[in-house]
Amino acid sequence: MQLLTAPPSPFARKARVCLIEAGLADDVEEVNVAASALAPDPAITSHNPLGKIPALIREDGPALYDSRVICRWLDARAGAGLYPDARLWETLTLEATADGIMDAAVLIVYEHRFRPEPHRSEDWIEGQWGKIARALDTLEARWMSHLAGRLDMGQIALGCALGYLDFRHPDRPWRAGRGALDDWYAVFGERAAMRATRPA
Ligand SMILES: N[C@@H](CCC(=O)N[C@@H](CS)C(=O)NCC(=O)O)C(=O)O
Repeated sequence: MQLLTAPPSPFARKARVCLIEAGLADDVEEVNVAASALAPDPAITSHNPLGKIPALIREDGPALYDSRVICRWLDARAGAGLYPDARLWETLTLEATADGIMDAAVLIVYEHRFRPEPHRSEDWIEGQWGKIARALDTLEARWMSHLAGRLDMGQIALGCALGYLDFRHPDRPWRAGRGALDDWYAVFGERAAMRATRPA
């Protein structure tokens, strides 16, 4: 199998960490591609019409895309238990929250990268950051006991989201007032799978 990926992508990082944590890294070749909303690469669109990464090219079926689909499939294949039955809905909600942080953070990057200065909207950028800030406040207030539990895909997604904030938005001090989340990430970010997939 091949995973279409890119070193900076937080969504692709979810799949890469999942591969390592599920013990499937040797089954999948990582192929770096350049995803662009303005110039879709046929190497991606031939597998994912949305032109987004990650996409997982399988030997025995059509390509899978969207990190949530890929991670769920990898987890089922390995029987890794990253979506535990006992707290499935919490895990999926945490993953969705982390993905929402990534979506907003990526859109801020795109606003700067693709929209010429006179058309750029600071209000829109702050609206995206508002989503991130509210999500982080909610995690700090209500999710710390879940984060202290056994490894699951929600935790992995959150680790990738926080890593992306540090990577692309170092000027936004997300740790301020969120000491519990900061402490959790200081430990989680040192897992071998997280260290092996740091954004670049
Ligand atoms: N919901 C998707 C989002 C994937 C995504 O937005 N990937 C970005 C890279 S981080 C991308 O491919 N962007 C290219 C585009 O928007 O066309 C997932 O979870 O896989």
